[in-house]
Amino acid sequence: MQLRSMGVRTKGKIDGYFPKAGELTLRAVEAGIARVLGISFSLPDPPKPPLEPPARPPYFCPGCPHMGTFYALKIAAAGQKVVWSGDIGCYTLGVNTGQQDLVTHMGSSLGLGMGIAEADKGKLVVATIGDSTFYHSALPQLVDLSASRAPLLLVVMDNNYTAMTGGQPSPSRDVPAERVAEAFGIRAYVTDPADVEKSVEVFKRAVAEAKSGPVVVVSKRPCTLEALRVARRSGFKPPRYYVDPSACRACGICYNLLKCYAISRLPDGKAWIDPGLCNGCSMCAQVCPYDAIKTNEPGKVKEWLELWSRA
Ligand SMILES: Cc1ncc(C[n+]2csc(CCOP(=O)(O)OP(=O)(O)O)c2C)c(N)n1
Repeated sequence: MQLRSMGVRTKGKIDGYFPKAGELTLRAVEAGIARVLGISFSLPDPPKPPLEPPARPPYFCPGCPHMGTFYALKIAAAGQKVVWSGDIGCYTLGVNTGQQDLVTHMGSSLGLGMGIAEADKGKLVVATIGDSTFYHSALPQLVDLSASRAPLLLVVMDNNYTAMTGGQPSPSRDVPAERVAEAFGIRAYVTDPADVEKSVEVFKRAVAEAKSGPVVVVSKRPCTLEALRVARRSGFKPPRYYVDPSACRACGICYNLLKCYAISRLPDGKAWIDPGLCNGCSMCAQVCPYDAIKTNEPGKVKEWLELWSRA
């Protein structure tokens, strides 16, 4: 539009050469360029998959640290009226656990959360933000938070990568988010989502303190997919978990509350872990109240979680 207003001849979205809405796929771009150039263009249809995959909502990868963070937050904030101020990244999938009430644009969770916390003091505001989004677009709001002392909990879901857009590294190791928060005079705690008990404890304290002012919790564990890459390269096979059907009491905590994608509900309500999907994070075994989730390689778990931490 700007070029056109300057008298430059253009062809583009305005004349329908490219779609105005939706994704600019390679196909759409190629077809648009072909039309602009007046050449014929046709692409064969992509091959049909041999099986139609079942329709299902997108969800966290099995063992995703965000899954553990949302679980611990849910337990810690149980019984409270919470506004979940969400943001853009893999953790937006927290919408499927009911923990993203609003999501607008990258970096919006803190600013909008602050406004809500000021306007409605009766609710607990939990703003969730990925590490890349935090460094990219939340720092100005952090200054505001420091000045306003708005009562809210900011959770930095620090997986050390820009996971949703392909795993570009983030500065979280060099510039730890908790130190950034502390530099602005905001109290900060650190937890590891793969340590469920500790995370619940840290979040409980943070939730209590967030009633009277800002608190930051940095929930740190690298993206599972990056950790699996490291494991593959070093020839390490992560341990796998399974459900002992004689111990499982069909409580559903693992598939309803933790909601790991590798865990299914069997017709009798008991849980089943798909061995091809389990990434050995151990979170399900920790949340099971009946010790029904086990691994054949208990000795490997610590080694795996340590290797994972360094991914
Ligand atoms: C202004 C803007 N730039 C870029 C993007 C593309 N984008 C979507 S999510 C994301 C970052 C996700 O990284 P992070 O916050 O670390 O969350 P993760 O996916 O790792 O959980 C980016 C850059 C966007 N949505 N908006």
